[in-house]
Parts: sequence; C-alpha cells; structure tokens
Amino acid sequence: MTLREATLDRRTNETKIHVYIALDVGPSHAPQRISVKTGIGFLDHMLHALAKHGGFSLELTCEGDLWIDDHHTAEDCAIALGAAFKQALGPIRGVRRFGTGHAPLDESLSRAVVDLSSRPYCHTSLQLRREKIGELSCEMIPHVFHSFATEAGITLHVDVLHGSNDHHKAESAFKATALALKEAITRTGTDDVPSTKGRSQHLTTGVL
Ligand SMILES: [Mn+2]
Repeated sequence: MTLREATLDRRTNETKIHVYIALDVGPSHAPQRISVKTGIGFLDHMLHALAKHGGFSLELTCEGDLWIDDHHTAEDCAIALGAAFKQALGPIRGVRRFGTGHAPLDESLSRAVVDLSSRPYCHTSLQLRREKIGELSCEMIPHVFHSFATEAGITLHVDVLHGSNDHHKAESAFKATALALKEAITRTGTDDVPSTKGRSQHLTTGVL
C-alpha cells in the first residue's frame, strides 16, 4: 500500500512556505507528528487542530509579509496545505469520499461535511463577531477554508451551529472539518472509484 504523502514548496514575493503532509499515520506507519509555524499564533493553533483531529502528520513553515498584515500568510498557507493534501491523496479511489464531522468546544458546536469530489466548492457560516482572534483577522477564517477547499479540489461545507465565544467557534469549526476529512480519506480496502459516473468520465476529468 503506497504511503499517501507530499512535500511542497511554494514561494512568491509575499510568502515562502514549506509543507510536508502524510495522510497515513499510526500503528503500521510513522507516528503522527505535527509542527506548524506560520508567524500567526492563532492560525498555528487552528492548523495544528486540523491535522491532529484529521489524523494526519503536518509540518508547515511560512515566512510571510506580516509587516503588511495577516492576509497573504493565512491565504497562502491554506493554498499550500490544500495543494499538498490533494497531491498526497492522489486519484480519488479506494477511499470513502464523503465525510461528516461534528465537534463541540464548550458552548460552541460546528458541523462540517466534505466530498472529495474534485469539484471545488466551499460554504462557510461561522458567526464570528470579533475583528480578530489573536493576530488572525476573523475575515481570514472563511478565506482559509475557501482557499484550502479550492486548492484541494474538494466540496466543503462548514457551519457553526451555535456558540458565543469566537475562539471556541473557530476552533470547533476546524475540528469538525478535521473529523470530516478524516472520515472521507479513510481507505475502504478496495480500489473502487466512489462514483456512479462512467469510468471514462472520471478517468479523463477526475471529477466524481
Ligand atoms: Mn485573498
């Protein structure tokens, strides 16, 4: 069984990012290891939670233009993570494809639903009210989900169902997404393409 992993370097005038991701961890693989250093503490916390509860290893470093603001760093880390995720996953076959996650954090509850469809789409409803959490602008949190989903080529719906504390809402949203991704990437033990579309259709387009 091939190990689903990817290494990616992404450099622009705004950010320099290095990512390593491994989707297979645990007893018969290397132990899970996570290290995220973006320069934005709250973003590190969210991406760490995504990897931890998604059950994958993640090493991500970013040197971004934080003297401007958090925008390029947050967006580009999500783009790089999405690209690495897609590369590690490879062709969508032999996996469950769909995943659903619910995660509470105290008073906050979030739901995430994912389809590894190669159809990039993202809906978020996060109910965030603060301007920023730590050094991460709240407006960048849906942007992170959208950028990740688009680059990963997945359909992702994330809703904070209720809650009052913005840190809790955001964290529960990332944890719910992690649980949904973990389910979707779970191997089925077959080599089937999980789609009712014709074989030639998804061989040429990859779209399920
Ligand atoms: Mn942007």
